[in-house]
Parts: sequence; C-alpha cells; structure tokens
Amino acid sequence: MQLYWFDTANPRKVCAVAKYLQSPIEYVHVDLGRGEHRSPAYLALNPNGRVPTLVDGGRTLWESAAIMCHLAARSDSELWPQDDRQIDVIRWLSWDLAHFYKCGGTLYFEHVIKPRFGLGDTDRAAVAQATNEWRRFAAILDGHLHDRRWLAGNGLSIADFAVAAMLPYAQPARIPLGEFSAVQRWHDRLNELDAWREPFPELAVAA
Ligand SMILES: N[C@@H](CCC(=O)N[C@@H](CS)C(=O)NCC(=O)O)C(=O)O
Repeated sequence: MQLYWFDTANPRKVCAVAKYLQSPIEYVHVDLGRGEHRSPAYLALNPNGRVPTLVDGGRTLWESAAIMCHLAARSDSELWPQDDRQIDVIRWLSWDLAHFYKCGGTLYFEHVIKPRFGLGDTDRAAVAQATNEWRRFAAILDGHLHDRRWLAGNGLSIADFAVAAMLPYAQPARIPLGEFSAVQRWHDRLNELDAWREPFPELAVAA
C-alpha cells in the first residue's frame, strides 16, 4: 500500500491508525507547500487535490474516514468493529465531519495553516464564530465522555482517531480544550499511544 501524506490534520488521523495497526505502508510525501497535490499525477489519484490518499493494489481511496476504515478492516481490527458499535462509530464520524471538525478546522486554518503557508491575515469574525461553535459541540462531546474511556462502546475505534484530530493542535489553533475536562482526559488517554503522539513517518533527508 502507498499512503500519500503531509504533516497536517487529515493525514494525521490516517497515519496514526496506520502506525497503530503497523500496516505495511510505503509512505509518499506530498508537499502541499510546493503544490505537489495539484500535479497531474497526483490529481489522477485524487481529483480533489487533497491529502491523504491510499493506494492498495488496484484500489485508490481518498477521504481520511474511508482510509481509516479500510486499514482497520484489512487488519481485522476492532478499530472498525463488526458489531453494533459500528453504528456508533459512523455516528461519531458523521457528527465530526458535519460539526466538530468544521469549527475546529476553521481555528486550525486561521491560526496554524494561514501563518504556515503565508495565506494572509486572520479572519477575526470567522474565529469568533468557530470558537463559539467549537464550545457548543465540545460540551456535547464532554457530556458523552464524562463516564466513558472511548467514544464507541468500551474500546478504542477509528471514531476516536477522527474526532480527536484537531486536539494535538489545540494550543497553536487556540482551541479552548482546557475548558472541557472529560475531552481533555480522553485526549490525554490517546496521548498515551505512541501512534497518536508521533503518527508521521520520518521524512527522508535529501543527500
Ligand atoms: N475530507 C478530506 C479532507 C482532506 C483535506 O482537506 N486535506 C487537506 C490537508 S489537512 C489538504 O489536502 N489541503 C490542501 C488544499 O486544500 O489545497 C479527508 O478527510 O481526507
């Protein structure tokens, strides 16, 4: 399998799952700063011009949630449970994409991506709105997690890897994680995993 990645939030989810599962992956770095995601060769794999993309034999997959499912299913891993928990996993993946990742993603874009790639000034109105929304959805997550270790049932799943995706960037993205103690404890638990703390492969250094 080849996994096309860059050290940003969406590839982070997939790299963390791949490392956790010890999936047999050849990592291919796609430098967004140099526009490599807009090359014809890459667009032929992923017409969205986004990372990550996974190629597994004759199958090419984009969308980080689908790639996480594929990696876990390929390993027969409980990260993608085959029982009733699967519905809960889909619920949290859907909720994340519709709500939580959206507002967290705005804060990440405004405070991390814009300065990193020189994309202009912070949009203060967008930050204020996203911060309010993040607090609203984080309260829902906090309520769910106050007596649970993981999002779906009793075990770690790809839902945890997806919904927590912005939390490693909480400080630079100015996400008010510290206000939500159950979310913070859950993220501390994820941080006990090497694969979560250090998901990215090492970059080959040019000779
Ligand atoms: N829904 C996609 C989103 C992928 C995405 O937006 N990736 C970002 C990096 S985190 C990207 O490639 N951005 C490049 C661009 O927008 O030009 C997924 O989950 O894989």
